[in-house]
Amino acid sequence: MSTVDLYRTVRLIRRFEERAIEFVRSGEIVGGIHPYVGQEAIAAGACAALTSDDVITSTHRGHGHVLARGADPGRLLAELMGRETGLNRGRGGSMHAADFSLGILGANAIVGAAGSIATGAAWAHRRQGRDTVAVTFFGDGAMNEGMLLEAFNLAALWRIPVIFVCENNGYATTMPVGSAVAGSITGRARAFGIPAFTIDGQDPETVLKATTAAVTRARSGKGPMFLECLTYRFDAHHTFEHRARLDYRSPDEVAAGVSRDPVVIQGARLSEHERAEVDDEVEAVLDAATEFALGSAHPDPADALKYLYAVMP
Ligand SMILES: Cc1ncc(C[n+]2csc(CCOP(=O)(O)OP(=O)(O)O)c2C)c(N)n1
Repeated sequence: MSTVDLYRTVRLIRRFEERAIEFVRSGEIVGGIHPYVGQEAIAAGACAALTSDDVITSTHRGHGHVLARGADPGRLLAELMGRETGLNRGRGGSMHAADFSLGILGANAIVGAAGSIATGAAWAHRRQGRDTVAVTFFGDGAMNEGMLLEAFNLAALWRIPVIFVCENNGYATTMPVGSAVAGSITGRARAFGIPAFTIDGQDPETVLKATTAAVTRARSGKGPMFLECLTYRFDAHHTFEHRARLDYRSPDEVAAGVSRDPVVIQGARLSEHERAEVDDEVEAVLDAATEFALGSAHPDPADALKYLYAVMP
């Protein structure tokens, strides 16, 4: 993927999130969101390493992954607004966006759960003789979930083509990683024999390079890899955090974190003219997405029980 394309993705995610936060404040998005602002380089870089046959799973902070994988911003915004035209007919909302046609097997509100789903999907594909890999994104908090460790075990044992991408933003809600995770994050993956590396999660090119190496290795049958991406969440854990007036990060820490902005880092690789062109393009895409979402109907309350169960074709 080109320098410009990577910039387009981080910029799209950033501006999508900023608009979504505005829609939470205006009441169009009910229930709030977990903003991905600051972590864009990870979704952009990792998804750029994939082919259209590969699959991803995501978390409660999933908009960036879904957009980087190519989901339509209008349909994602409509999903956040609970509209019938949303990716999942407005039933999933912010934390459960999925689009199987793009290999997005779902965002997931249960911390750590999506790691098992990605591992299972990659295993199923391997058994079908398919040449695909799965990437699963999760936070540092998920490192304390047993089911993720179970996924590491089987992935390593059976050489399953899954790439574990840990977005270490320093906190699980308000809990600093150092107060919750014993040992080291990569050390846990290494204990299962999984090669594990800590990389700069603020630079999309670094993430792309590392994920490309992991994907190549997994596709060749050598099994999983683990990437700990060091990042920083610029905004709140959740948009309702402001109401609770939580105060767990010092101004100095926030300033240091925000000074390494993935949009600025990737943008600096473009000329001013190129940057302005992409920025305008992204704004136009998001204007159209906004118009589409706001103009879409809400589901009929009479349909509330529809789509509760999967129906086999
Ligand atoms: C199994 C489970 N436990 C607790 C929660 C409540 N919860 C939601 S997000 C979150 C913090 C997750 O932190 P982390 O994995 O580091 O991801 P981040 O929010 O930093 O992106 C918690 C504890 C949950 N959704 N699922």
